[in-house]
Amino acid sequence: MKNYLAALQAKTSNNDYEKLAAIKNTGVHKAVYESAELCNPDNIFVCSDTPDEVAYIRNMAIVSGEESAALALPGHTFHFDGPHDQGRDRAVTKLLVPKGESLNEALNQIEREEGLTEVHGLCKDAMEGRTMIVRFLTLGPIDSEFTIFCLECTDSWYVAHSVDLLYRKGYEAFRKAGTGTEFFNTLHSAGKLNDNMVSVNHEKKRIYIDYTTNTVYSINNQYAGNSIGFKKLALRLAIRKAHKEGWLAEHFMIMGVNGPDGRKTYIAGAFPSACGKTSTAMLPGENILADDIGYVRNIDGVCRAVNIESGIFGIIQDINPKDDPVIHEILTSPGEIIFTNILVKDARPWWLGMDVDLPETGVNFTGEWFKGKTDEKGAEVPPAHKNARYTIAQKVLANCDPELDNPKGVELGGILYGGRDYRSYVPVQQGFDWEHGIVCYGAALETETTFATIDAEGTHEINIMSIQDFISIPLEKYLHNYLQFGKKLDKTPLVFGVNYFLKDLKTGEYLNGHQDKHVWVKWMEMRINNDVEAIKSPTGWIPKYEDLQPLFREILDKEYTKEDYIKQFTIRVSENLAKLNRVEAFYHENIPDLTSEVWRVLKEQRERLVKAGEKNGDYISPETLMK
Ligand code: SPV
Ligand code: MN
Repeated sequence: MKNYLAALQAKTSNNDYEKLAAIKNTGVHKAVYESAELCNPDNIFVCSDTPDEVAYIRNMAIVSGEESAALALPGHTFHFDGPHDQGRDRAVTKLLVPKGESLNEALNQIEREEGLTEVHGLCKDAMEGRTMIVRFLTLGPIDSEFTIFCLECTDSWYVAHSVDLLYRKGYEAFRKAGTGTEFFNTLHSAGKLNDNMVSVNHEKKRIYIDYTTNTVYSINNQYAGNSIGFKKLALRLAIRKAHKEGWLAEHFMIMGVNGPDGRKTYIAGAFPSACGKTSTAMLPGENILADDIGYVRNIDGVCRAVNIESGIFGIIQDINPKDDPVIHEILTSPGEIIFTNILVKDARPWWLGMDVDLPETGVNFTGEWFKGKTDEKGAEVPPAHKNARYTIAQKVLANCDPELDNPKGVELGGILYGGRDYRSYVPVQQGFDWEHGIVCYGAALETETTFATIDAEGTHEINIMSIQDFISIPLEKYLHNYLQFGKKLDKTPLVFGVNYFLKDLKTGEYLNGHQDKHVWVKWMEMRINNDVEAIKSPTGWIPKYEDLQPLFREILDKEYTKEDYIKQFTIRVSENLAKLNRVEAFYHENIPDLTSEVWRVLKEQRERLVKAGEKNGDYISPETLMK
């Protein structure tokens, strides 16, 4: 085998070479060598995670112009992505699938050889004139059953800086690990940049995931969801590994809910982007363990989970002191924060929904901005992008859960799924059992798509467990394994469905306030601990008015009327049946080999709805169900 380490000596300074040589894993040497050989950087900077190096990376992000520190509060910087790189890009994100293998039609794939040729071509000499930054990190706590080692090579100081805030440092772990330790490898290049340090070749943006070598290639982009290999890109690799080994890699927030007498119950939740995931994890008085991705394992019969990240890349729109006090406080205090795609004016960041009047001019992701500015298609440019974000380390949050780095993770008492559903599901309900909850709330998750993916706002779609875009194995297999996972646990988490977006069918008004989710979370915590009973409805167990009313008073200081309760928890039979029809049509079209258990659960749900409708009409009040 080629001596990659020796070959790297020619490309690195002594100091950087020593850092690589201290790692015994020859796979690392090979990966770094191949990335450098392909992209041809002027030099290589190896980060061994010392405070000096970390500070250097942050400083270089500013010196290079990828970030600017022209904000009033110390520690704050901002970065802009190009106008065509403001969200995850589904169309150009593909799994490289070897000839003869195939995943479902619904998953974006390209034949491996063809994809490799294309992406290698685009990466060729992409780092000329630039530095390749090499970073090591781990997904999940170090020294844990959950740990996955990761290597990143990028030419973006902003990306390398973001990695620092979002992930656990891994150089030491790599140094101590054996020669053959498996790791995920990512190669990113922002490609050609313009004067504003923004990738210009957006038509040549490609994000390809090669699961045969656990490698991610990402070129001609900067948006963190596209450029940082460890968000949804390595998630695709993790899903394959998880399903091979009998665990789950999920698009989960995880929160610690504080119950009476110091009791704490952990609940995980999957939501498509911009459907309330972070704001649920961040509810005041509770603790946040994870906001985006969790790994879940059966450890001695118990369902345990970790946050694979240690920072937050969160949506900033609508963060205001009233609705999100915890995060608002952080964003307006000194401390290390990267703002992206906000409006900058008077050395301050501004965003949509911050509950103050925005300035009429400033600088944003399109350059100089003024009210009324239009883009090349004639559409008005908003002051800040809807998908503008903030990046912070999680430990700066006062409500960060103390178990964040527990190598054993936390025990999950419940799992919840929620989408943007205006018409059918009640605000909160509990599945009859694991299978019912997983199928009817998770696998049947349907949502109005939002702005976090490019060009997809405002259409209805099925988004299985809010992870469909990232599933990298046949969908039938994914669902089958998920169901099996629960069956093997001695203590199965309760499964809930939530819907923060239910509307009055006549007036079109939302039936719930932004904060009501806190009451649902507290109710779930009580259900998990057998504190309250529930009403059996055709679609799941729903809360009793008597249990919600005191929660509304205690938590939100709000008088919850019976009338509101009935409106929110009335079972809408025909809307639920219509949803079932859409879900089944999707499965017929996309998952021909779907496990029969899913069909059974859906059939039973339909039968319950039809029967209840025949008996009680199309809209069934919870009071009727109690009789
Ligand atoms: C999401 O959009 O689901 C995110 C942000 O968590 S990212 O996937 O990184 O774009
Ligand atoms: Mn996400």
